[in-house]
Order: sequence, then structure tokens, then C-alpha cells
Amino acid sequence: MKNRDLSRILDEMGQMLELRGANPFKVNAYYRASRIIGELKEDIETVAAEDRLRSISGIGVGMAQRISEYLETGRVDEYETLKGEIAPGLVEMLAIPGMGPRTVALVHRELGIETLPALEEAARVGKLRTLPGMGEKKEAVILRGLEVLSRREGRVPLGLVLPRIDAMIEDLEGTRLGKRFAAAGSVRRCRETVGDIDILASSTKPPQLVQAFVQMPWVERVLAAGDTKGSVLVEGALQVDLRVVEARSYGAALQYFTGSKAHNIRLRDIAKTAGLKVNEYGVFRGETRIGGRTEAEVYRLLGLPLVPPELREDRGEIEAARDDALPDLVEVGDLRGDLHVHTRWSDGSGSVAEMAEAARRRGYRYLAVTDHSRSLRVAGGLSETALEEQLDEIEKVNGRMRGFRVLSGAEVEIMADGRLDYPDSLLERLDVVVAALHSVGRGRDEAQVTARVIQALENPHVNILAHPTGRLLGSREPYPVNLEKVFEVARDRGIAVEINAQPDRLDLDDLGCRRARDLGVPLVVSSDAHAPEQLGFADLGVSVARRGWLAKGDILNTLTVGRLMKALH
Ligand code: DGT
Ligand code: CA
Ligand code: CA
Repeated sequence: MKNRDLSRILDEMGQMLELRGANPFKVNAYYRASRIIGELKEDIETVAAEDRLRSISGIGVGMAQRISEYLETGRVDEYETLKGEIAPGLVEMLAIPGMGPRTVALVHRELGIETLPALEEAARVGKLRTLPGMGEKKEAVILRGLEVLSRREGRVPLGLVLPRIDAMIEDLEGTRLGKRFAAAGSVRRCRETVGDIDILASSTKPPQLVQAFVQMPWVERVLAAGDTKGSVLVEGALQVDLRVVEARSYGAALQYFTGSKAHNIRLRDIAKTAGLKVNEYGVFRGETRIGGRTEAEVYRLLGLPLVPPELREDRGEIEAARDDALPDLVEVGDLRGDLHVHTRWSDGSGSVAEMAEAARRRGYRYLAVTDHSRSLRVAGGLSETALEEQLDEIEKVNGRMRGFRVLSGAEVEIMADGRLDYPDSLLERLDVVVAALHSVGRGRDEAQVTARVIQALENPHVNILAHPTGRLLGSREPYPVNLEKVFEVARDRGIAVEINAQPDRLDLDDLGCRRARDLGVPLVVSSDAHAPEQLGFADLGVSVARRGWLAKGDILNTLTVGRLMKALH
């Protein structure tokens, strides 16, 4: 789907226009179109193909033209022109969390700042705070934003690149110049962010395949094109490396290029001790190749069972493999339901029935509807009365469905004093209460935030703690919270901790999962879907769980609904 890319481009256009002081109506038209397309349930290409762009409310003639232009040519002329006319440093500044077009225009106009280093310098020496409408706080926000931006640089959340990788591999398969294709590197290990994309292929015509690769329409710049490898940049400056090997080396190459480097170094040591040599071409004794066609064979020749890619970080998996004690990792197919989703009642885009149908199509047997609670106004939080009405609707949907159960629930705000956002008398009536913190307020320290969360977990109706650290990949650091203490309370009170599978959350992360499991805390994998098709995010959550060494038995939403309710209550 091109919805996300298009939404981003329109938003950037709005920002660039605002930066240039364009008419606010025009600016807002872009922001609105960006939002509408970002939230659109349908594939924008389908809508355009069926000539229905104009029927989307909020999309006018001009906007529809730009959308068609993008879908047909892969670019929007006006976007490229705007980018060309504005100093590149100013465009970069727009990406700083906490800095909008107005602030960028202000520092440009008043201080003549046009680059990130100049901006940082001005913030450090306290020049920004003197500008009208700024101040010390805003200056500190910008400094932190700069830091976040520099750390984010280069790494992209896995969930955002996975669909693109599938499409690229499909295109490569379409050339018929290779036999097998796979993503390797950090993508295959399912790291939460990836530095670049490594694709491996087996082929009898490596140079032709490399040529076809660097000529793909999605390639923006060719960095290298040799006989067996090519490197390119695709949209958003993301690097893609293709390696082509012979079929008899495919397993060895897949093992080598999956990494991690640390894991590979350990394997090579083991090989050496056994008088063998492993590299990307195979396993050798002296000059003789003794294997390399499959990855399992490589491990077998080293006396090890196949180590799942998600574990290959040298975090104890080599020792576990040697002792034949690798965990039996949870799989996507083990999930029987989802315990955190939103509907149109708050900020989701599907009805209760639509979400339930989509869950059933995924093979689930239950789904907890957990819309936002009353205080989270920005996300359309439900009043008590609205929640009671929703309970009636859930009952009706349940009356129509067989072999599937919609559980009632809510994602309830943890208030500043640690109390929950609905009275106990209402919480008591829900099947699943998910407690969540959406902002901690300025200047709160670890002790305060931890106390607030623990206070909430002491409410007898809470079943699950949502996204426990609140981090957003590339844009927000975790809250200062002592997870260790939170885990202990959760364990003692039988409260599950969530692995929130939104691509930019993945919260808990892999190490958090492992620690929770070691402490005996039950976990759940939740999509936090805001639309039917987002239920699929759960797959990403499962990969985090696998990287955290979790087995099926560690995850409550692998249970049948009867057992689940017992475990939660
Ligand atoms: P990334 O791209 O930063 O997210 O992380 P990776 O793990 O994908 O790293 P990348 O793309 O630099 O290399 C892909 C794999 O190739 C890496 O996981 C292991 C293998 N590899 C690369 N360089 C070396 C090396 O110097 N020694 C060994 N043993 N393996 C290497
Ligand atoms: Ca990589
Ligand atoms: Ca690479």
C-alpha cells in the first residue's frame, strides 16, 4: 500500500508550504489530505484505479490530481520543486521532534540559521530562548529533539520496511534470474530497527541478476554493481544490499549474512576447535567442502541444532544450542486472540463487528475491545455512558457470532494520582481491563512514575499493563520507570504485561520480555490495532517475543478463552 508514503509526502508538503508562509487554507488542505490518506482503510491505489478519489471527503480536485500523479509516476512535481526551493537544512529541521514549520521559519528569519549544526550551537549558547514565543523549556525540547534525530538517523523500524522487502523480493523473483531469495541480516533476525536491508539470492546467472536488481524502478541510486553483489539506495535513503551465490553455497551464505556478527564469530570458533572452516561459501575440512547447501546442514556439521534467527545475538543461544536447551519459541499460529484493539467508538476506524470479523479471519477465537477511557480526549475517550452503550453492542455482536467471543474491555488511563479513569463499579463489569499511561507530565522522576504505575496495578480490576515504557522508536525515549519493580508487582498480582506490537512501539522490547519471563511475569502479545488490517501487527509482536526467548506457555493469549479468563482474573 502506498497510503503511508503518500500521507508522509502530503504532510511534508504542508510543512514546507507553511514554512514559506503560504495561505493557511492551502497548508491545511495538505495536512487534512495527509491525515485522511494515513487513516484510509482502503488501498489508495484501488480507490484511484476505480476513479473514486474525489468521493473521499476532504480530497479536492487539486489534491486528487497530485495523488494520481504520485501513483502514476512515483513522484509529485510540486513536492520536488518545493524541496528544491527550500534550503536543505530547513527541510531537515522540520524532522526534529518538537520543531514545527513556524519555529523553523522563526529561527531562520531572526537568526539566519539554515543548518542543523548552527541550530544546535544556537540552542547550546542559549540564543533560541531569546526569540519571541520561545524560552528555556522550548530550547531544551529542541536540543533533545536534535539528539533523538541524530540517533534515529540511519535506522528504520522493522515494521515499516517489511512490506517493502516483500515487494522487492517479489520483483526479483519476477526476473526469473534467481532460484531462491531471502532477506538476511537484521531483518531476518527481526531486530526492532534495521540499518540496511540484506537480500540473498541463489542463481546460475549472478551478474545478470545484479544488473536487473540495480535497474529496478524503486532504485533511487546505485552505490555498487559487481558480478555477485549490488548495493542501492531506495526511497528514504535506505540501503539495500543484494548478494548472489551458487545453490550449493546458499545455506552457508544465508547463515553468514544473517549474522549477527557476534554470533558468527562464536560459530567460527566452534568450527576451528572441530578442525573445520565456515564461511559464506560453505563448511570445509581442509580444502574439501563438506556442506553448505542448507543452513541446518551448517549447524549440524558444527554439532548444533539450527538456531532460530531471532536468537542469533550471542546472548546465550550458542550455549543453549550446545546443551540442546534452546527454547521452544512461540509462533504466530499459537495466538488465539488479541487483547487490545480500538474501534470507531474511540479513535479506531472499524466497528466492533468489523474488528471481530477480521479477528476471526485471522483464525482467532476471541478479541477484547479496549477503546480509550474518558480522559484521553484527543483519542476520543469514551464517557461512562458511552462505554455502557458499547457493552450492549458487544453483547449483540456476540449473539450473532458462533465459535468466537468478543470480550468487553477498555484501555484505561492511569491518572496522575495512580487512580484509574473509570470507577471500580464500571471496571468490574469488563472482561479485560488494560491500564495505560500515555504521558507522564513534565519533570517527573523515576520514583514518581514507578509509584504511579504500581498504584494502578494495585487496583483489583486491572488485568494487563499496556506498553509499559511508553517509548516510541525514533521519537520518544522510555518513561523514567523502574521496570524491575513494576514486574515484581505484576507477578505478585497476576497481572500480565503487554508486548505492544505497533511498529513504532514494540514495547516491551526483546530484553524486557526476557527479564519479565525470568521473573515469572505473564505476557500478552497485543496489536493495539486501530483498523481491521492492523491486527496483523501481532506478527511483529511475536517476533519481539521470540527475540525475548519466549515460549507459547509464557504468553496468555495463546490460551483458550476459558483458560485465559481464569488466568486474568
Ligand atoms: P544492520 O544492517 O545494522 O541492521 O545489521 P546487520 O546485522 O544486518 O549488519 P550488516 O548489514 O552490516 O551485515 C549483515 C550480516 O553480514 C551481519 O549480520 C553478519 C554478516 N557480516 C557482516 N560483516 C561481517 C564481518 O565482518 N564478520 C562476520 N562474521 N560477519 C559479518
Ligand atoms: Ca543489514
Ligand atoms: Ca548490509
